[in-house]
Amino acid sequence: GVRERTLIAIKPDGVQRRLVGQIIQRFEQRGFKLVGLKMLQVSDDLLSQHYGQLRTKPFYPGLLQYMTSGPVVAMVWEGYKVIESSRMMVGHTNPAEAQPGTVRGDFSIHVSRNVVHASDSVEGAQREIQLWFKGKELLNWECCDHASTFG
Ligand code: DAT
Ligand code: MG
Repeated sequence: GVRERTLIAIKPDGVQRRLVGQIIQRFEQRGFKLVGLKMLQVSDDLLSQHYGQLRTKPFYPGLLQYMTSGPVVAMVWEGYKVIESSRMMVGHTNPAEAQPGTVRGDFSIHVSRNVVHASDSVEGAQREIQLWFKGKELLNWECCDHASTFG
């Protein structure tokens, strides 16, 4: 629906490479609404819940090390089909297979440093948003050109 929400997180390599502005710009430009934003040092506890389904993978220890190597910028974006659209905007998990024009296809080369996270389903997005954000950290707002905001 139009009120769909997804978790987008700029991973430590994205922050360190000064890509935060460019990544946010893509979501703003597309027309999605920013309803939550924070910078945080992610805890092992949060990560093990976030990536719980991957804990038996050989790359899991490296993934935890990477994701805790510096601050992450976590965001919740809202809009029509935002989950599916943002997966397309982010591109293939493996940057080597990501299309040019996608975040991963434009800014990264290797799966172990793929710049950004995006929720992959309605259930996943709900679970991840609850894990990363408190209810009070998500704000409802209307655009200044919305009739109900005219004084
Ligand atoms: P995505 O982030 O596209 O949703 P995923 O959920 O399958 O992909 O995996 C989560 C993250 O784990 C991914 O962004 C990077 C890392 N990862 C996945 N497969 C990997 C691999 N084969 N080698 C190293 N890291 C990998
Ligand atoms: Mg995933």
